[in-house]
Amino acid sequence: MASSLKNLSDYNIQSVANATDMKFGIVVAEWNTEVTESLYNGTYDTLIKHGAKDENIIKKYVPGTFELTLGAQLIIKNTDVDAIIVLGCVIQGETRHFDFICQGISYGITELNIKHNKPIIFGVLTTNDQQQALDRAGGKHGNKGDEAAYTAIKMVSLKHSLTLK
Ligand code: DLZ
Repeated sequence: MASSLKNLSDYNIQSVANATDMKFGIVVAEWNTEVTESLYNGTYDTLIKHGAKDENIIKKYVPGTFELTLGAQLIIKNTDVDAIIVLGCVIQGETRHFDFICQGISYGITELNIKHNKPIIFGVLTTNDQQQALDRAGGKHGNKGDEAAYTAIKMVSLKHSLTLK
């Protein structure tokens, strides 16, 4: 099954617009920091690769994945970014915390997208163990940060294409 998994860093570069005039907020969870910093590096490098300027990328930390929703909302309310990318890593443990955190963040981010009419991209890994997370944070399955970055650019482009009309 794992062999059919899409590599998270594979995408059609031509399908992604130039991001020179776009502004991004990136919220990074401090839990599982080895993983989330790798996600950040992938996200940042991919935004830069598509022309985003360093001064147009804001990076903020929150304690854990559960706090990513409020972190994103605070950036929306206090800055003029075009899109926000939230980066976290929730690893399955012995208790039900995994379910509650995953449920909270997925509902929270979905609601923010709709409420603020702004792309908020879900760069959160939800894995059974740390190795699965590392495999998807610059390891053998690519980097979910790359996926989050190009998705953000695509959604900003979509919004621009509709609001210009
Ligand atoms: C408490 C907790 C646990 C057990 N596991 C994780 C995790 O795997 N990944 C993560 O990002 N955060 C975890 N947290 C912290 C919660 O996200 C949150 O920060 C706390 O419950 C405080 O609200």
